[in-house]
Amino acid sequence: MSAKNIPRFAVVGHPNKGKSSIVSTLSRNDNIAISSRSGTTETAHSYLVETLHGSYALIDTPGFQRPRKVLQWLQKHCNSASERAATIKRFIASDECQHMYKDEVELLRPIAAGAAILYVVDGSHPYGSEYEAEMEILRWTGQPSMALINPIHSTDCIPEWENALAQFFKSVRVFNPLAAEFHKHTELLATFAHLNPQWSANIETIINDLKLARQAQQHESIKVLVELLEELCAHQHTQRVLNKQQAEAVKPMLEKQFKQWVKNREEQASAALLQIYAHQQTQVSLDKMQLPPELFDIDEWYIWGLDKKQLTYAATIAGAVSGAALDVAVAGHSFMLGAFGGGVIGASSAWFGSSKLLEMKLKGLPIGGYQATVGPIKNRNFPYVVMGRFIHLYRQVANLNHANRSALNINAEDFKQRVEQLEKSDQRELHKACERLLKQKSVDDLAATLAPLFELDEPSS
Ligand SMILES: Nc1nc2c(ncn2[C@@H]2O[C@H](COP(=O)(O)OP(=O)(O)OP(=O)(O)O)[C@@H](O)[C@H]2O)c(=O)[nH]1
Ligand SMILES: [Mg+2]
Repeated sequence: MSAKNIPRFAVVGHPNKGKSSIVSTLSRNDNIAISSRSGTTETAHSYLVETLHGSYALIDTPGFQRPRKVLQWLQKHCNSASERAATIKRFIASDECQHMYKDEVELLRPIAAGAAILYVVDGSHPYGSEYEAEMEILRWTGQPSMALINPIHSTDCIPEWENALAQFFKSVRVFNPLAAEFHKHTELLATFAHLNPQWSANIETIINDLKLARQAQQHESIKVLVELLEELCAHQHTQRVLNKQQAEAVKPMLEKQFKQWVKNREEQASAALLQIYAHQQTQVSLDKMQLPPELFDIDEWYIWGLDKKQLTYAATIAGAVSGAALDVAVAGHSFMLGAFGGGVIGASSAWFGSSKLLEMKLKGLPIGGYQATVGPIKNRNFPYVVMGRFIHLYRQVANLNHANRSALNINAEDFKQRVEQLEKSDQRELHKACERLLKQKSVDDLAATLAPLFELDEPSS
């Protein structure tokens, strides 16, 4: 399809009704200026939406400023209905109009050049006759059109808008650019296809491409978590030292470097996620990772869902109650599939505060001196915490419309339920994978094991 024939849609309407927001969300571009200030968009700008096999253009425009005056001008300069489209062209070409009605010239130009019209109104404000001049002007262009009701603050006035708009537009849809889920984007696009029969096949192709691209984004996200988990669970920091005193002296530094590395690595993964979903401006605040507080505190074991019997059982397996009690208790807990959680995620103290998580080992070197090592982290909850945080961010990012410019945060409080919602067999696989990761053993197809956590409950429309 030549560039001239690609489907083109001019998004027009009153100032400050969410025109740029609609363009931003549908074109997945968060660089488009959106603000509560009326008149933010001053010139028309075309955004090309390209998929693997097709493309279409969305044209953001300034809002109507003086529609009644413009309509008067048009009526004065036109004698017959058959000349209306031509009169619009004369309006656009007129120096005087370019000067006096700059915004209307800007918004009408792409329509006169062949774009279809998407007329945007606010479904939370009542309909009023002042909109009629705008709709009348748009009708004069003779271009195919439809109306979009954006429920900015509420849905209260949607019915009255539907009644009014039906007289001017064959098709009227409600679309909320901040909240609409992905399937609503493609459903809306499907209605655009009706505006011009020549565009339908192309738009159908684009919709298919978008759905496939969304699946690909999910796969890419899984890959990011796979690498993050493998690297975080295996990471260690080493330093050569001359003697044990020196080792003690470098320990805080090694721990600090280790923590910094983990933090950076997690930030890197978050950035990769944002990139996959083309969120260039979104800010993410990564709070400190949290793990259960005092692992030595026996009361905490109960919070984790271990009763006395299980503790004793776990302890018996190891044949020791004292020295190995901690590990055994945690192991006992981890036998209880589906019970990881409890206090695991969302516990209050910062996990890096617990020195137990980061032990330093010393190895004598044949050439003399020692090698001091911190990491890898042995705590069995660690992979769950990493996963929980990533999945939490993933779900926000994957569902974030580009018109929504709010910052995201990471907390993994909902992860326990998410894991519990998985099939028992999936939970088991996940658990086995975590155990292997902690031992730095490779996991066959970790991506497939993690995949159920990435399902987004979307209709497969
Ligand atoms: N809550 C909410 N706010 C919205 C929605 N759509 C737009 N807004 C807000 O409304 C304001 C105007 O949005 P824009 O997209 O800039 O509107 P516009 O029609 O392009 O405005 P101009 O360029 O000034 O004509 C912004 O503050 C948006 O965040 C929505 O669906 N829900
Ligand atoms: Mg705008």
